[in-house]
Amino acid sequence: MEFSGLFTGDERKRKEREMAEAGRLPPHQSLTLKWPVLHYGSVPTFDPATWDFFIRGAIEQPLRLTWEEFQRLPRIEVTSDFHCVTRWSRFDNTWSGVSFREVMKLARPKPAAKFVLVHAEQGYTANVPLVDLDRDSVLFATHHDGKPLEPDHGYPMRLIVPHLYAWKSVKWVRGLEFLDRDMPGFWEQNGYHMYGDPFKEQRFDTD
Ligand SMILES: Nc1nc2c(c(=O)[nH]1)N[C@H]1C(S)=C(S)[C@@H](COP(=O)(O)O)O[C@H]1N2
Ligand SMILES: [Mo]
Repeated sequence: MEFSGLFTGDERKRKEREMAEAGRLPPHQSLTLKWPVLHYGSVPTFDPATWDFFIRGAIEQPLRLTWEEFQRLPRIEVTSDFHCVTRWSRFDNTWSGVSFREVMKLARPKPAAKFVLVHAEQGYTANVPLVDLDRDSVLFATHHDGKPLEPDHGYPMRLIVPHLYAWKSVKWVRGLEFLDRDMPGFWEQNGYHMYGDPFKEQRFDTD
């Protein structure tokens, strides 16, 4: 009989070792089996009648989608890992929602568009290079592990960019601004790295 694993602490350690061996645990991160909540400011309320999603900047035609229009877009499901700069990682999250590429088809960025400033409720922003959003793994998620997002995890919808630190995975997302040059978002203006690769430990602008 195997006694290790009877206790959640052992289970956590075992999984952490497994992820490290598989090359999925970025340096100086530890695995969490829970799902911490982390954000600046308060949890916004959602009203489907007034919610909208804007797309502007270096694109062919600025546009605005209602909640109903956004929900009519084709959906995908993606399983990915999630790494917060405060050193916890959560593995094998199943997200479902609308792929970034689906929204990009509507946005039609101009050739000059190389960066995106992602906008959320209450003025939160995060900058991501367009090539990093234009990937199969990036989506606007409405569901996590089969259930609608909880309000404090981004309900009704959040961006998921699994290969960058989680501050780029903008909760309560409300719009995209396409740019020809990189512009710092909220945390980037406060000393965080402009790109944020967890495997290169790009935590702060000095890394
Ligand atoms: N709108 C918004 N999105 C946000 C944040 C925030 O403050 N506001 N914090 C980010 C940070 S730092 C992290 S680690 C993740 C945490 O997501 P979670 O609370 O669902 O774990 O959300 C990111 N998205
Ligand atoms: Mo974070």
